[in-house]
Amino acid sequence: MSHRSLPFAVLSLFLTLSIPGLAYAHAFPERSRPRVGSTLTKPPHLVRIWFDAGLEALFCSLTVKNATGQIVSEGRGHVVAGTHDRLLETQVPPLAPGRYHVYWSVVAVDGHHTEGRYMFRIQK
Ligand SMILES: [Cu+2]
Repeated sequence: MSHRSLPFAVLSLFLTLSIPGLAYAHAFPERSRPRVGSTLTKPPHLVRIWFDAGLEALFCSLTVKNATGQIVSEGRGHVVAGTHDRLLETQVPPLAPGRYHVYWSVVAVDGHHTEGRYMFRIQK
């Protein structure tokens, strides 16, 4: 780092620390369909998760597994255009009654990685 760029580095560090929205912009789910822990009476066509920050589409995935750990979603999901890159969705074929786990892994526009999973159930 040159001496000339040092003040900018100090300034940008200060801004980052003083603006929580910038410092902590990792993406976390705001809501999802199906909802976390929900029991559905009919199978969904899509599994969707809305995040609280923009996502880097290339580094995001959303998969659904059945009770035996098999992937049942079609592909690894995609970030939906026109949503400020906040909606991640994946298509699912008609699912049989049972328990399913949704696995998500994303990189936010700030470069930070978050991941998680949740369960939903389809009633007989
Ligand atoms: Cu972050």
